Amino acid sequence: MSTISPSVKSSVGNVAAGALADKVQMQHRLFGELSAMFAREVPMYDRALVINRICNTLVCDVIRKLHVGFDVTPEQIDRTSGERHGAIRIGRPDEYRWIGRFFAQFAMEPHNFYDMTNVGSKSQPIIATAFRSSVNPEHRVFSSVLMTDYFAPETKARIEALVGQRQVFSDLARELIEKGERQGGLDWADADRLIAEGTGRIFKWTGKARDHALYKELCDAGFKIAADIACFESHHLNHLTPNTFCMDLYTSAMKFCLSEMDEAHFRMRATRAIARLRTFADKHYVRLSFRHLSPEEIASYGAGTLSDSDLNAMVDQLIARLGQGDVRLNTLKHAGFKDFTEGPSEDTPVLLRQDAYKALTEPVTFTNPDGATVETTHTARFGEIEQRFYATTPSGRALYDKCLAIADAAREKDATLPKRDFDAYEKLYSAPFAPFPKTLEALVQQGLVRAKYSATAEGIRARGSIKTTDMLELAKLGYVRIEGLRYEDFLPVSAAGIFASNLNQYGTKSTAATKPTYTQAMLVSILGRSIIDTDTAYEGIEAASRLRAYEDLGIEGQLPEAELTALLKAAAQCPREVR
Ligand code: OOG
Ligand code: NI
Repeated sequence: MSTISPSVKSSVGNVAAGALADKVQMQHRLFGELSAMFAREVPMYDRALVINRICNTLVCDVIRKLHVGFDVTPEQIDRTSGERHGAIRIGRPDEYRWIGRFFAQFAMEPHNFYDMTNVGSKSQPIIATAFRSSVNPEHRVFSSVLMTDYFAPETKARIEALVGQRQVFSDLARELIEKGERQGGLDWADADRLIAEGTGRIFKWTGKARDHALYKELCDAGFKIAADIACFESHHLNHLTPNTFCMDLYTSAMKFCLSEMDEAHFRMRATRAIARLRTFADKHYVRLSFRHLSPEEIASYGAGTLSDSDLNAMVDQLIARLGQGDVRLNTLKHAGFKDFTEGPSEDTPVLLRQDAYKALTEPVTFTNPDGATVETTHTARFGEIEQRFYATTPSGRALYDKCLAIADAAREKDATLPKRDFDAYEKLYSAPFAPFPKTLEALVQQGLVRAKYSATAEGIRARGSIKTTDMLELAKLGYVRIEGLRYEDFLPVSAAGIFASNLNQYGTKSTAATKPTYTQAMLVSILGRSIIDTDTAYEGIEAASRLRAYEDLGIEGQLPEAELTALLKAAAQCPREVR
């Protein structure tokens, strides 16, 4: 059913081309509105954003001291902190195809295939992709679809019957999407209507659900994820994740504001997080965290210092600010914060680190098939935070997976260690990541992460006299600038951990006679659009930047034939907008 009045609906006509809204601008507006919607729905999210802003502002103060010339306005901090990723879970293939068409209107295309049915004991009956822009993405939505044939035929039939009754996309939403597809975009009036369908219907939490008996049965049988999807009325956001410039500072601040950590302990943790930043926050970190700044601008900063007394004064100020009433979270109903951060150790700048406050228990009204209502609760929506680092090469990813398996096993052996002795826990967790170098140059040198290369003005002046094509050597000579590529995607193992922890259930074993196998081709046919493989895209961006740098330096002719051929082939996979 449409949530917008018929008079608005009847105005879905055609507009002259040229008046179309920019799709990336539409995307920013959509996520701004989704964030405002989620803040109204979840007070903890709203307050956590304030705490994130306080911490990010402090990090900017630190960077200002360390890099003379760095500056960022409060407005820019808000913009940079406006990056979000959401997670939605969808019940039917036809709904999933509409979601793909919806996001396409915002220039967000499916990236990567995530098979969550195949991650060991944390497996879930779900396959997924993430919608995002191909170039410089600021927003993403991890979108799962329930595979009902994972279940025994009787359960499958009941889930399908229930999920078959709903219509999440109103007639107006469908008309707007079709119009956008016909016209190649929407004007701002229509764009705003489509965004309003998103916040007013498609992604909105209604607190209403159907068929409590089936809900309970599914939960009791260990199929919580199916219950979370099938019994609700919309593709409500499970979480909407902002980014932090310093994970350890943010998580400590949250625990302090939740009264899980006393002031003395918080002082110690905040001081350590900032002291670490002092060595960690080099120019590459600045580029990674503040993408509105050009590499040239960052290169021009002078070296500064942050004294211990400056640092202590910052922590004093932070404690005073976090003591104010607007961020005391202990007055809100909550289930506490996770004990440790997922992903690489705090000193290993690859992929992404994620943490969260645990899923909230929220009131739900069920309507049963006989019309009777049941007032109860549902626990699923939680408060994630993330920090993004460098994209890995396949060998970097393989090394990461190996290190992570060892670190996870060590953690699981002594599950209460993070709570008992956080220092000891951090040492235990970071030791397996020792094979990873900790700086961009060393990571690039060992072929573990992706980078972008560009010729410097000095390099261009040296045209004709350059004798090497070795990028690291060229960088040492000052002829080439290296920039780490930021990881813009998700990690299936981390995602599986997130499902497990917020469903409070480890995984769901298939109850079908034989566990089905799911493929990317199946998801492509559900979506009706191709899925971009991001390993190939990162490799393409790197190769294209290399070729351009060689050309600018006039040394492409020095490349061995085979290397040039390989580079040209890889560069052909670079997203079009970057080339
Ligand atoms: C999605 C889990 C994946 C992440 O950050 O890895 C995800 C979900 O809980 O529905 O959001
Ligand atoms: Ni997430």
